[in-house]
Amino acid sequence: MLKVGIVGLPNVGKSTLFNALTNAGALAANYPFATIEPNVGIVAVPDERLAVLEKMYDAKKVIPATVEFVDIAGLVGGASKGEGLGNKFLAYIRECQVICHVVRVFKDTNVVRAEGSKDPQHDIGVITTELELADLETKERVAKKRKGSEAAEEIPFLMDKPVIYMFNVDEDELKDKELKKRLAESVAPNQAVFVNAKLEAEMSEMTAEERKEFLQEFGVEEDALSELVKAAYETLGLQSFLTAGSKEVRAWTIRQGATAPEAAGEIHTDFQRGFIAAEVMKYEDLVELGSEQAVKAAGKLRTEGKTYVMQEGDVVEFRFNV
Ligand SMILES: Nc1nc2c(ncn2[C@@H]2O[C@H](COP(=O)(O)OP(=O)(O)O)[C@@H](O)[C@H]2O)c(=O)[nH]1
Ligand SMILES: [Mg+2]
Repeated sequence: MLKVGIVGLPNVGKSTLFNALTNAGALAANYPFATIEPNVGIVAVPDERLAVLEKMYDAKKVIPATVEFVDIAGLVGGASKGEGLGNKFLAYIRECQVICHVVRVFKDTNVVRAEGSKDPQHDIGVITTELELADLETKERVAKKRKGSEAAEEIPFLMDKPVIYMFNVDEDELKDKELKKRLAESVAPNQAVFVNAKLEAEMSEMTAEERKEFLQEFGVEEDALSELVKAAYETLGLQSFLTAGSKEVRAWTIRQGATAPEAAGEIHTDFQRGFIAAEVMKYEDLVELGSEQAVKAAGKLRTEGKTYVMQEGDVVEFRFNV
């Protein structure tokens, strides 16, 4: 499962954002995941296609892809020297595939700035330095341990983790193209996402439809969850495929460039081992023609073999023998 660690200086809006993200993607209560720890949340990856397929197939169940967010507090200037919560955050970050670095742009003088927090560029530097220092420590520790031994274990350096910058801007700044361009350029080639955490938090009771309308008033196309997930998929080179039937409609996450057997393996290792073929339709064809039968009749249901490279939005049924 995609795992995103939310870091940033104190009082930049990490927890506000974490709550908004986990609310926005709240999974149905009977979903087989429970909340693990208060700072960990597993949520549904937003995918409008699932509701369409649910209706078309009259499916009993819908299972979205999931993403895990971890609200990682304690990273402050001097954290590597034991300030803040010490090094507890390191373990959390190591487990994540991608870091979401929340940067304060909003002004609100009622919210005190953390010690050492000044402006976006400065704050980014403080966090980056702490991650670098933590890596140096790891390096030294491993070097000591390795003396005389040949062991060459993989060291998970924090600086190797891809970073998405999430700028927490004021409401009126959401429409400020100049500002956003400048901030995006300051972190390029990394992805930059712009949100107003407070606004996102206010939407907790709203339906997906209401969220969209609400955000459009502020010139925002998509909520923070959609934006962040999209940026994470792009950063990590991921894509989705879909399976659909009357029993269940489901979204799966695979890397871009994955072959059909690899996609099958995402569902079950047996599917990959015993892979025979994949029956593939384009989601767009399915929607345009209205049903699987119609897609078939139009000659647009393809049978693909072992070397087929999966495309975003493929609706697939795998044939295999075990
Ligand atoms: N004005 C304003 N306040 C915010 C925004 N995001 C968070 N806050 C406030 O900033 C304070 C710290 O937020 P919190 O999410 O706890 O920050 P954290 O320390 O990074 O987890 C809280 O009082 C929030 O209500 C924002 O976008 N605008
Ligand atoms: Mg917090």
